[in-house]
This record gives sequence, C-alpha cells and structure tokens, in this order.
Amino acid sequence: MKTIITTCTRDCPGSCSILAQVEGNKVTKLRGNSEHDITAGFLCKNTSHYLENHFYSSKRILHPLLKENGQWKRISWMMALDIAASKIMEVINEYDSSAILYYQGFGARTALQAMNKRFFNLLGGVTTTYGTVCGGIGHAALEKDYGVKVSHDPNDQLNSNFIIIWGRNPVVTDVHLWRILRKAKRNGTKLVVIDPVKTKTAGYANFYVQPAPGSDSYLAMALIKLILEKDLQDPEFIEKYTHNFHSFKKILDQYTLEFLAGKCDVDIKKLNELAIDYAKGKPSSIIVGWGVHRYKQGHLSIHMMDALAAVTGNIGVSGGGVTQGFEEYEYFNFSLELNELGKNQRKLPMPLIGEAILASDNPPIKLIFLASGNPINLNPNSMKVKKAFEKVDFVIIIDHFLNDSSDTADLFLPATTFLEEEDLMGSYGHNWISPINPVIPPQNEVKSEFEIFQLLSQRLGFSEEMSGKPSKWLKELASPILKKGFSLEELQNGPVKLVSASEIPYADKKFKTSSGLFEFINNFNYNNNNGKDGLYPLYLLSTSPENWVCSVIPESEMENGLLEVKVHPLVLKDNNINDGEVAMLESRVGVLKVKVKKSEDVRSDFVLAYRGGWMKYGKNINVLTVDMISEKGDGTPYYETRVKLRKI
Ligand SMILES: Nc1nc2c(c(=O)[nH]1)N[C@H]1C(S)=C(S)[C@@H](COP(=O)(O)OP(=O)(O)OC[C@H]3O[C@@H](n4cnc5c(=O)[nH]c(N)nc54)[C@H](O)[C@@H]3O)O[C@H]1N2
Ligand SMILES: Nc1nc2c(c(=O)[nH]1)N[C@H]1C(S)=C(S)[C@@H](COP(=O)(O)OP(=O)(O)OC[C@H]3O[C@@H](n4cnc5c(=O)[nH]c(N)nc54)[C@H](O)[C@@H]3O)O[C@H]1N2
Ligand SMILES: [Mo]
Repeated sequence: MKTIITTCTRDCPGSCSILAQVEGNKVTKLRGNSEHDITAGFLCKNTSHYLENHFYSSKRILHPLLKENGQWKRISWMMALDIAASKIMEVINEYDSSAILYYQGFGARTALQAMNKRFFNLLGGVTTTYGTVCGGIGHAALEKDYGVKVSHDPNDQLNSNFIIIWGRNPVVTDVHLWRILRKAKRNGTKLVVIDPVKTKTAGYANFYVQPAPGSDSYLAMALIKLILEKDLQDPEFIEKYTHNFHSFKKILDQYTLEFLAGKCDVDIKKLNELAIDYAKGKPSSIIVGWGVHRYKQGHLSIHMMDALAAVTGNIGVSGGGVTQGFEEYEYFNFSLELNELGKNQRKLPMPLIGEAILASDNPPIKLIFLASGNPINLNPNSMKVKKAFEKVDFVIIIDHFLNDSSDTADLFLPATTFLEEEDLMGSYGHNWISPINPVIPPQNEVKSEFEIFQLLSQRLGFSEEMSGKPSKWLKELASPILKKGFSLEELQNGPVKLVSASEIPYADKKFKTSSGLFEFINNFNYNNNNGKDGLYPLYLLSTSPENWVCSVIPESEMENGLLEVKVHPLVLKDNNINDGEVAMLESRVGVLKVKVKKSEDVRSDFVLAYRGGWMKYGKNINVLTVDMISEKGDGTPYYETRVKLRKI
C-alpha cells in the first residue's frame, strides 16, 4: 500500500490537499491532508465518496465516443483525434479559426489548462468567452473600491470579534471555512447570517437576518445610517484614508431609515442591534458569498458592504475586512498562452452564451470545443443554450460523464481526473498552491486535456510548440512561484502556502485606486422593483446542492421523481396547492413540473430550488432562469428570474 498526495480540482473554494491510498493499481481511500491549515486533515462528504460516486462509477466514460444517427458509438483515439483535427481544418478552410468556440467551464481549475488556450492561439486564435456564470459581479465592485481584490486569509477570521456571513452558506459550500468559523464561535466571536433562506449556516448563527432577495444594498445602507446617527463611525479612517465620503453621505440622506428597512423588509429593531454590534465589535469581518452576486445590480450591494467596513474603520486590520475569495490563477505566469499569436480572437459573453452563439455572424460559430463545463445545464435559459449548441455543425466535449451538454455533442473525449494526471492549482478560497499527481495510471483509455491537445497539435502541424512533459510547462507556468524560492519538486511534493495568515490586506492603508484612497461610491442608481412582476410574482433562488458540486451528480440520484422546490406556506395557500403536490413552475422562458415542499425556511416572496439537476431527468432549474448580464462585472443575475406556481 502507498499514499500519494494530490489535490481536489473540483469547483469549490477548498482545493483540498488529498492523501490518496493505493493498493496495487486501485485507489482505495481518499483522506484529507493534515499538513494544510485549511484542509486540516478532513474532506467534505462529496470528496470522501468521490471514488464510488465518480471515479469508479460505471457511468464514467473511459473511451472516445462518436455520435452516429443519434447514438453514441465507441471509437479509437486514432479515429477520434483524426475526426477532431479534420473538423477543425474544415472550419478554418471555409471560414477562419474564429468560427471555432472554445468554451472552458469551471469543473476543474488547473494551471495546465493554459495549454488549451495556447493550442487555440497557435491555431490562429478562436472565439472564447468573457464574463462569468460564477462570481464576476462582486469582483468588479471590490476592484473599484479598493483598487484590487484581496481577501483575508480564512484563518484571520479567528481574530474577529464579530463576523457577518452575507449571502453565503459555508456549512454546505465550504466546510473548511466553516470549521474555522465554528472555532471562532467557540472562542466567543458572534456569528451573524444574512440570507433570505434560513440555511443550515443560519441555523448555527448567533443572529439571523432574513431580508428580501436582492435588497442587501438597502440593508447595508440602513446599517451605515444607524452607525452615523449613533456616532459609532471611525472619523480618523474616513478622514485619512477614504475619498468621496461627503457625496456618499448625500446618497444616504436621500432615504429614510423606514424606507430602507421597508425595502429590505427587516425590522428596525433588528437593524439597530446589528449596526451597534458590528460597529462596537471591531474588528468585525464580512464574508461575502455568491448569493449577493446573482442580481443585475449586485455590485451595489458589495459597494455598500465595503462602505460599511470603511465607515467603521474595519479595513486593513486583522480580523476585519470584506472577504470574498482569492484569484486561483494569481500566482501563475500565463504568457505561454501566446495571446499575441491568436489574431482571430473574438469573445462572446458567457452569461448570454446561447443568444450569442445564435446571433454569431461573420463568421458564425461552426464548431464548439467544450472542456470542464456543462453550459447546457448551468447557464441561464438552458433551452436556448441547447438550441444554440444543436445549431452548431460539430461539438466536441472533454468530460468524464455523458451530461446534458454531451447530449448535444458529436464527439466525446474522455478525460483524466485529479487522481490520474500531473498539474498544479491555486484556490479561490485560500492562498495555497497544490500539486495534482498521478496516483494511478489513467484508467482504461482516458487522457489528460494536456495530452489531447498535444496529440491534436501533431495533426495540425504545430507539435513542436506544444511538445514536452507536463513538468516542462509547469515550470514555466509556476515561474513566479519558483522565483519566491520554491523548486518545482517542492511544489509537486506537497502543497505550499504563499501568503502567511498574518498578512492583512491594505494594512498600509494604501489603495490601488486612482486617488490612492478607499473609494466610496458617489452614485446609487438602483432599479429594483422588489420583485413585483404582475404575472410572475415570485423570485426564483437556485443555490448549491449540499451533496454534490454543481451538476456533477450521479445519475442514479436523479432517475426518479421530480425536482423539489421549497415554498412558503402562504404561497401554497394563495395558490391552493398542498405540501407534496406536483405543480407547474413557470417563468418568462420556460415551464417545469416540480414537487412542492412546504417550508418555513423560505420567505413568501420566492421559491427555492437547488441548481445542477439534469435536464434529461426533468430536474434542470435553468430551463426557467432568464438570460441576462449584470450591469457591472459581466456576471449572471440568475436570481432576477421571476416565476409563478400553477396548480395542475
Ligand atoms: N456542496 C457544494 N459546495 C459548493 C458548490 C456546490 O455546488 N455544492 N459550488 C461551489 C461554487 S461553484 C461556488 S461559486 C460556491 C458558492 O458558495 P455560496 O455563496 O456559499 O453558495 P450559493 O449556493 O451560491 O448561495 C449563497 C447563499 O446566498 C443566498 N442568497 C440568495 N439571494 C440572496 C440575497 O439577495 N441576499 C443575501 N444576503 N443572500 C442571498 C442563498 O440563499 C444562499 O444561501 O460554492 C462552491 N461549493
Ligand atoms: N440556476 C443557477 N445556475 C448556476 C448557478 C446558480 O447559483 N444558479 N451558479 C453558477 C456557478 S457559481 C457556477 S461556478 C457554474 C458552474 O458551471 P459549469 O462549470 O459549467 O458546471 P459544472 O457542473 O461545474 O461542470 C463541470 C463539468 O466538468 C466536468 N469535469 C470535472 N472535472 C473535470 C476534469 O478534470 N476535466 C474535464 N475535462 N472535465 C471535468 C464535470 O464532469 C462536469 O460535467 O454554474 C452556474 N450556474
Ligand atoms: Mo461558482
């Protein structure tokens, strides 16, 4: 028996360091590495069961497939690569390389994926995407306020007296951050949750606030107003380190407290208590989740949270700050992507990808290359995305499973996992760089994305520029880290922490904004209509599933039953629907048959579902979400979708 270190590459802030136990040629157990201050020796229940649910699943595809007359047929790699290369050449000969769309999802976020982009640039440059279906909205706001987005190390939360977990559900989505928060609570730190859903995290908090969806900017403004009224601000911080405070104050002056409290639907007494505790609790921290990102003007909520921290001087201090996450690619050198060679580059908006493909012209998209993503399932207005993929002549997908997106594909190339490949990765939840090591040889015929693109480059005449072992390219990618004094061997032997917990963002009170100061916003133009849409009165919230990551769900879990949605008793009464009944859920773009579950954890102005259920089993919530792009940050306002419930 031997133990090999690797890293979980799944879409989660954890990027956990894994000790994989191997007996013969079989991986028998995955354990968390205790020599990592975030993984801390344990894994989430998802990854603990990764071997049986995913890695050794009988549904995993282990050889290339070609679709013929609507049926998948096993083919050899030789044939698969020849077909892929000839389809690429056909498109280039008839149009140019920008008629190819390379779509990279978030299923694995590793350094070597830069080689995929290098491949497409060597091909002459293709169409890719801009914007995101994940967290761009908040990032745009943070960059405007501070100049750059930097977060406090998760362990610095232990230095806070008061923590607001705002639109985030770490008990479900980041169990390692939750371990730290639980420890802080045991040490006496007060934990507050602000979330329209009474989540599991809310259940463990000391104080819970349940605002109306999309109303966080009003809520934060109410808190700031109360803090200023009670003279609990930090005048020195405001005076010395911020810009625009007076214009910002004018925005606040336009609204009464009653108006703001009404908009977010939170009791003034509760707001009062929260404002006082946050200001007096200093250092107080705000941990922002993705829930507040998913609105058209989500950036305004984050600006107001930043302002709350600035007014109270909770910036640049240990235990303070507004923390969202980290840039997983920050530490790598991506010049090897050769962007300068890709003359035919073009970008389409990820949040509107269906519409953008359908409208693409001069040249139209003729071939899609999809890696580590399931856009037909997870992008908004799924039926439109599906229609767009079906319209394109040829779709190639690299994945592990036949998911909703591969249903529209013509060629399926089976990929390795983090137990069969060599790579490095950062994390969006902490500051560690971690190795991905081949724990066992690739099963059956699977190949890494890296090898697939190398083999294709041989057929397309630029093999030289793509050749060499992964370590050769990892050295180049990791050069900024190697300059810090680490060797590649060290990086491959085990995870390394790049920034110490004691390093506090903006501790020198210098901000990379044009004024060099923290910037308050001076313009607040909010168009929220509090969810009022005559025909579709309810918001639709669709959050992370507890037992799975995004759409990576074993099919056996989905084969039976309907998607369950949580609905407040008042809404059931209004619609004359009983708990457990089957009903229709309708939006402006789609209809879904659902099973209704009565719940007091949700408010009466929205319906709650989980995201990621598969379309082919009638469980994909994104057939209802409307495709929109956010006002700032090119993000995806999933939760702006309004729905109605209809009795059958
Ligand atoms: N188990 C599991 N873990 C995951 C994932 C998964 O699919 N499963 N996905 C991973 C990914 S891709 C990401 S980006 C992260 C996301 O991590 P989180 O941000 O923790 O999770 P979300 O499910 O996006 O939901 C965030 C919370 O925001 C709340 N919310 C919705 N609207 C509002 C609002 O208007 N105001 C406020 N204050 N709150 C609101 C929702 O009710 C929800 O509880 O998790 C990662 N971790
Ligand atoms: N309604 C609604 N929709 C949402 C959200 C929401 O809150 N509500 N949240 C959004 C968020 S936060 C995100 S991040 C996106 C996620 O959107 P996507 O990234 O498109 O979705 P995933 O399900 O993570 O798809 C990952 C795919 O990658 C595959 N995969 C996993 N590992 C590997 C690998 O090593 N190599 C290869 N080639 N493939 C691999 C998986 O099998 C899976 O099919 O969804 C968004 N969609
Ligand atoms: Mo995400």
